Amino acid sequence: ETRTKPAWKDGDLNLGGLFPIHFGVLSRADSLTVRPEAVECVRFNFRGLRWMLAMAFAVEEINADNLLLPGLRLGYKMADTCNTVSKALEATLGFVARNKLGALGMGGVCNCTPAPRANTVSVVGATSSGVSTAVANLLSLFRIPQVSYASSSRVLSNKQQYRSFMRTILSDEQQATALAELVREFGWTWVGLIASDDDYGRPGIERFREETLEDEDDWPGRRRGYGNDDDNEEEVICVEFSETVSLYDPPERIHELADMIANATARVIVVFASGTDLDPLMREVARRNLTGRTWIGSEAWVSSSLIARPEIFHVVGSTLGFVQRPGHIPGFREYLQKVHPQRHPNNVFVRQLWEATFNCTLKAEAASSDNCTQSGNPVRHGANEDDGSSEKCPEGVKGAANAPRPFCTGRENISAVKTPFLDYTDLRITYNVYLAVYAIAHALHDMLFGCREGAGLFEGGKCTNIQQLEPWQLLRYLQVVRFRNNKGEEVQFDEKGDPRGGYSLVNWQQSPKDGSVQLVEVGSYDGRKPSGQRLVVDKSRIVWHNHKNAIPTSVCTQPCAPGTRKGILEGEQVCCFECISCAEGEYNNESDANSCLGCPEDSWPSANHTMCVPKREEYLSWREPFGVCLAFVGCLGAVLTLSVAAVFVKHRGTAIVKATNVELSYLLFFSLFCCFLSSLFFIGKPSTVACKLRQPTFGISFVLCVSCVLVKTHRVLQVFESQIPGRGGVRKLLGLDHQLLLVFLFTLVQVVICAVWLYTAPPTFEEDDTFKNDVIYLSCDEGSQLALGFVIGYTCLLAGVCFLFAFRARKLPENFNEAKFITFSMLVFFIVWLSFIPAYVSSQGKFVAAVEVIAILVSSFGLLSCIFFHKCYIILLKPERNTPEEVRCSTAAHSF
Ligand code: TCR
Repeated sequence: ETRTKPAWKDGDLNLGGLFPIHFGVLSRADSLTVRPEAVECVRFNFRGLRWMLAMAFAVEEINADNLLLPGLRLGYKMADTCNTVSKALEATLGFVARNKLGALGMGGVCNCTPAPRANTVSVVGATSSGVSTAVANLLSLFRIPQVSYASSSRVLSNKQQYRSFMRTILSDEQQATALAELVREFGWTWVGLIASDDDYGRPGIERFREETLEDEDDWPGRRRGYGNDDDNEEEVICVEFSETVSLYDPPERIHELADMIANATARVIVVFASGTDLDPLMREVARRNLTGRTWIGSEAWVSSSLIARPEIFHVVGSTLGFVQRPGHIPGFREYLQKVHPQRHPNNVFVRQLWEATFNCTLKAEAASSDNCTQSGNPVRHGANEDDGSSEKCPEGVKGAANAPRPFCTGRENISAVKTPFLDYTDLRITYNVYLAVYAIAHALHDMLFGCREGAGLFEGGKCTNIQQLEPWQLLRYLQVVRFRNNKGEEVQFDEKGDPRGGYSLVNWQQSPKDGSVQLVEVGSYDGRKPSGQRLVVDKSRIVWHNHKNAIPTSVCTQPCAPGTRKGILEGEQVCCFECISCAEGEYNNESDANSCLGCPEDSWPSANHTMCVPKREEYLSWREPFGVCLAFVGCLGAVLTLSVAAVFVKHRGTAIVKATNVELSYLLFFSLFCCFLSSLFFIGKPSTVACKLRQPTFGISFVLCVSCVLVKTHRVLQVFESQIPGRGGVRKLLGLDHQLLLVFLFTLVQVVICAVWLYTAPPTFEEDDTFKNDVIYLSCDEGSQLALGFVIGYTCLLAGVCFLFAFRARKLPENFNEAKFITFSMLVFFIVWLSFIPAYVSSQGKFVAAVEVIAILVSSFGLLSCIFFHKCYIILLKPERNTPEEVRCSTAAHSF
């Protein structure tokens, strides 16, 4: 009897219950030489028993409530699934077998006549999805409603296949989305995935991957966008590895997985698995001390005390995960505290609890009531005493090798020991069990007590009664049941048989008091809210298990620094990229950018490409040494000219000065002064005015200068030729007025050229940034190169004529010969301006102006020094030669 009904209570209507009272079965190969024995369950699951007792508690509570099901006693039959399909099916067959099979046209299965009343109207369970799917396949054949409290796989939402399946736990669909959102929230783009190899882990992790893949498709689009558009888009998550684990994995596989975790660069590992499946791997991870990983978990293991153990907190500390919202069952803790084998004679598992907790053997028991086997050398996987589980068989029963356990006294105190049975802070799955029972009770109530004939749910508005009750009728009522739970929330199932609700986000923290691992609520997730508001995380409450309590990072490549952008690496995932410095002319000021931006006009990126700086303006500036030098030399020339002029004025009475044409000399001084000063127009930031002025001033000053010299030379030549016997004396020498007139005429030509130039193609101010990227050259566009050619050409022409005259006069037999110097100065002039042409053409930017300034200065100095320095020398240092006698000859020649 206890074999099929290990925990039962008789009632008018019975519920079935499936609970994992053990974590697994021994895997042992049958030899098949003798009759195989039933498989043995191992590792007592204290929490599973708590769930089972929650069902018993709920049923008792409902029976005591004379409003809900008045006059009706609920009973139950609860069995241990040992977390396996076969055990669960075995129990389920027990639930099904006594039902009225004929009612569904399955008389062939059982010719039970007369058809008995439905024995099990509904089943609560099972825990793992894998078990539930199997059970559901069987139960839906008979349309026996099944309400699971923990099977969350989305597979079970398929109502084609699992017609009579419902649940009080949220479907994992939402959880996978929530996990992906959580991972994004913290900017983890590089994760590892581990799933349990069953109907829970595989669909869960698959859904998580879909979440990440969706965004990968967006990626090409993202790259096109610039700037802010990117902010709204979701981060990409890349998966470094994706593996499965199972409770039944051989040790080699566990080692392989641990190796992979150790070698992986992902620092965040998302695990969709149940605690039992993850346990062996976690033990290995803890053994190898693989710290520094952040584990993100799904409900099943995050809420499980199998992994949340203080001993391995150094590797799993700060785990984050979503769990069912907790609920409160008044009086349940007291109920559990009062649990005693004697109070539950019909529940074999309470006896097992006793034995497992106190490590003793209950007297009344001997080895009869359970299916403990005494043979074989079982291979166990990960079974260990310290994980809140324990061997099913008391040592005393098990074998002679171990010392027999002492007998239990029956006076042990269950509340004094710490096991997951009583040591809980929140009820989550337990509360789901409680809710499941209540949902069934409410459906029964609606069907049996709340139904008015004509308004019933069955054909023709019919109702049913307890005598005719069939499980499919209950299923119909369960689908539409609506009631308030003790939290005051409305409970109902959607068309897939799933409840509504949200998760709480919990963080594993070590309690300072006793070092135990506590689930601290740090946020929530509600899939019914609009996207963006679903996930709420209170980051300040999270304790990160690392030295600085800093949010861990997990990226394939560190984010690109400002000034660089992401570049795709061939054959790598999008999260693994290289950082490429922005191209010329582009910048970006944010890190982790996909693209660089172009700088606005007039600016250029700084050296590290993080910002745009105004382009450097370049011109021959007053501020730079080169410009200052040129300006200085120009001023020096002007000052020198003035000094020489001053010397001449001071010594105007002396022979030499008298010998020269004073007016012409003064004009020459003036023009030279202008020449020197005109060079200053070329220095400094160009402007339209300066550009227009500089070439004409220079051109006119020079022509004035050269024409003075020309007239002077011509005069010398005339005098010279007039003195050559046979030639001269006849021609009349040009008078002073004529000389000045000539100078004026020559200059006028230049003035006209300049006027035409300024009128037709005036020089303009020009900004040029084509030559160098980060520099704007400020210069003058001469308007017409031809005009400039004319100006200079005309000057040179005059200079050429002057040179010819001077050359012919160079032999003048005087000790004071001006012509020689003039010849020389004109040579200098030519050389300077000839070399100016190639230099001018080939120079760029500010050097164009500099070349011209140098040419102006050199030629002006040439003129100044050649014509006047020698005279100054005599005036100032050799006054004895500055006598009319000394100058006689020349006076004769130069009787200006
Ligand atoms: N769904 C899991 C089993 C499971 C579980 C739990 C087991 C869930 N939550 C808590 C033990 C404790 C969520 C499944 O297989 O569907």
